[in-house]
Amino acid sequence: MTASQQARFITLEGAEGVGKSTMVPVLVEALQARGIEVVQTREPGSTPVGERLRSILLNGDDPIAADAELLMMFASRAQLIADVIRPALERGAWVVCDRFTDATFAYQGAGRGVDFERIEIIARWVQRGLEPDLTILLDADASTRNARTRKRGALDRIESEGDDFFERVRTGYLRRADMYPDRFETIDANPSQAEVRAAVRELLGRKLETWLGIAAEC
Ligand code: Z5A
Repeated sequence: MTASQQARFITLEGAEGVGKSTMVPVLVEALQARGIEVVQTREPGSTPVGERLRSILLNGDDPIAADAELLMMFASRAQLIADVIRPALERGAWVVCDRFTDATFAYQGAGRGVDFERIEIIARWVQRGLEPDLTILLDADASTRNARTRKRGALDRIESEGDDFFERVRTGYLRRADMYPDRFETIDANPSQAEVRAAVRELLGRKLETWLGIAAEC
């Protein structure tokens, strides 16, 4: 397989309500329009075991210790890597994942206060060298995020955290973006959906040009 044929692993990140789930299909459709096979996943979840863990993590009433939450996030990730991500990349399909390990650094690390170094050790163990080729961080201020999440009904266990928690999460993401400038692309997610969608498509076009070596209109 040449470098231009190599399958790519793209992740979308951001604090809740920035609009990731809205932008995932934008990426997927733009890639499919170029004839690229795309596998779409979300974390935690996207496997039978991962979905059961997701239900415990988000919907359960029992208190969960920060370390247990961290390990369940990685358990879901380990299953997803084994069942879906590695097989997809190995057969040449691209993977677009709504959240991955940067979310763990942001939520369990910056949000809950688990040491980044401890998360790093588990990430190396679980991922065995697998890293996203591109991480798109959608960044929006608290008032924008709150306005978007206010429309929701019942809040899940993590959504029920307060504004301070989500500001720490946002800061954690920005710290990750500073640490890995070659992998991260940060998009201002405050503007309208149409503007953010255009920014995502423009970014993907630039990346495809670099990766595939051809002008790539998205
Ligand atoms: N979590 C963790 O703690 N550790 C980890 O390692 C991982 C995850 C992997 C997963 O929940 C939770 O797990 C998440 C982090 C934690 N918890 N939180 N909070 P999820 O998958 O159910 O939820 P989410 O990932 O947080 O997504 P979300 O809250 O639904 O937000 P979003 O995907 O960023 O937003 P959206 O659903 O695309 O948009 C929200 C609304 O805004 C919707 O009505 C849109 O139509 C609207 N929208 C979107 N973009 C715009 C713009 N640009 N303008 C106006 N309105 C917009």
